[in-house]
Amino acid sequence: MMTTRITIALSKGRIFKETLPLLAHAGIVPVDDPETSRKLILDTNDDNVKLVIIRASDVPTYVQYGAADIGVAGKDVLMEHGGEGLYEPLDLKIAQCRLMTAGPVNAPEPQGRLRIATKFVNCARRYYAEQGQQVEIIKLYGSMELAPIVGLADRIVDLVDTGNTLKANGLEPMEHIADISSRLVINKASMKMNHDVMQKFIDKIAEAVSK
Ligand code: PRT
Ligand code: MG
Repeated sequence: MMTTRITIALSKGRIFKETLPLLAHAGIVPVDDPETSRKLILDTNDDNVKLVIIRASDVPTYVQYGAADIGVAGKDVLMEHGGEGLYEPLDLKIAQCRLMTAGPVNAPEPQGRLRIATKFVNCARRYYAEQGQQVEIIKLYGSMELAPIVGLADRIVDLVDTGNTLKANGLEPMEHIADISSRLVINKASMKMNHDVMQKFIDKIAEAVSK
């Protein structure tokens, strides 16, 4: 289908699963399953198209530096990264959730400066600055829900889908920061150099999204 060699960066799990049908509509079908294969580079039915399977938060970096031409990343990850060197042509409407603040159920308003535990430090800093609220941000890499329980923080900033994870840990969603979905990102130089191939790919994926 394509004559230019193209590398697409994806994370496994929900983004991979939900991107598969969109890629299939563009005629791209991976040969291996990343959930069972240990390969980090997956062949597809198209010799010119490879998939690289990486951590969700690394996708913007691979695409920014041109190690991948195209990527699929959550808006949360893109907001945290900043989007430098990336063209973001399409909302894929997949892996949807909300970025929210959350805290213990029925907790009294904490005195003084709020302590916020999150892996989304840039998003959290920006949000509380916009609110004119002085906070201390504590960077974590996962299991943010634990932080208020053990007294590490007053609140967390995390992704919420059903709310079950918060509830299971005695927390409740508080403020809505942003609606999140996954976006198609393209290396800016690659978009310029291979404009026709990229535009055709974007159009095919856009068609699949709106089906
Ligand atoms: O897991 P890993 O550390 O490797 O990376 P990751 O967590 O960034 O990857 P992954 O695959 O878990 O998430 C990839 C992307 O999916 C995120 O960047 C979001 O854009 C999107 N997404 C959509 C979600 C969720 N929904 C989601 N519910 N990512 C994470 N969650 C987690 C959330 O962090 C919380 O722990 O699920 C829990 C909340 O779910 P509910 O249903 O209990 O509210
Ligand atoms: Mg995860």
